[in-house]
Amino acid sequence: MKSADCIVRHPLNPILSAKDVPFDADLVFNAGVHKIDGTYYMLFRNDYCSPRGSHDLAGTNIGLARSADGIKWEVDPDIRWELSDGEINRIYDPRLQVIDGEIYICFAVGTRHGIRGGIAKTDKSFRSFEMLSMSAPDNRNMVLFPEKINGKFMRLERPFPVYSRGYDIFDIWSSDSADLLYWGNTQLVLGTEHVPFANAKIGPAAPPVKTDKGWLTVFHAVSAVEPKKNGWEDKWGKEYYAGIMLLDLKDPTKVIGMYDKPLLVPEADYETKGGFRNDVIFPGGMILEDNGEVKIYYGAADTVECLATANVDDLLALCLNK
Ligand code: BMA
Repeated sequence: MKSADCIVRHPLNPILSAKDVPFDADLVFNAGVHKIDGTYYMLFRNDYCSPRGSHDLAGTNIGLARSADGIKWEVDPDIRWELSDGEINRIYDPRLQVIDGEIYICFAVGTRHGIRGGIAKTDKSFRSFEMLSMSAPDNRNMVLFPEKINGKFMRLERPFPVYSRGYDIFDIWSSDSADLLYWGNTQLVLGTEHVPFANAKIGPAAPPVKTDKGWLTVFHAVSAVEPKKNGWEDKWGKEYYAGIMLLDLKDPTKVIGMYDKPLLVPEADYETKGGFRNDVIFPGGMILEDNGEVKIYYGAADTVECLATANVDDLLALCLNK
């Protein structure tokens, strides 16, 4: 398998890594990115070790970086979001969205009683956040659509049904809400069996972007492979790719197109070598620029943050099989 021809990895990759962070940081990855009033904001996951540079993971926080061009980033030394209260042990894998001028974050919330999908609100200072809702366990990889659809907020999500689907076979679902607090009308959007390059779980990746053909959205797709030493752990037996699909503008529970091959396959050294878990591509941000360029931000090897670009028409053509 190889990445789609229309996708270009940025020559400055990785665009953010631990060396760019002015506080304890070791694995800087799986970021959410959004452009707000001309400035790019990135909330990144930081898994830090003690001591720094060792392989002894000590905790996770979420940091903020700002950029004028979406390529060169400056980390804010004062922002380190952490949440632990005895029940909650951490928040991670943030995704950023702006709806009606308000800034929202979805993240995975690790708790003593399971993993929950959290939705929180912040403001342009990013000094603090307010948790609005947390799903029942187990659920994560939530992404919000950028506007209300048929009068409701909508999200994509990835529940973990442990009894019915077999080991690690999870799918992409959607829910809607009148107020971002109470979610329902849950529907299946895409099953792993429809993704030829996944033999295990799939999940929403970056929040969808609107095009005249539909909601364009990336997802991650996982294949189980023979476990081997492929990173810090003794054994790691999965590969993560990025896929791309198009959802109906009026009814985003309907997939109207999907590229039947992966959009991004781990190929570059920073995706395949020297990381915590090699062969992982995990997108969390996607920006459609006015000139038709699509920026896709992704965590590579659970270790660094990267950027790949493509033209929106090429991505739509892949989804629509043209
Ligand atoms: C998933 C999540 C991601 C991570 C990926 C690969 O289950 O934990 O945060 O990037 O595994 O390790």
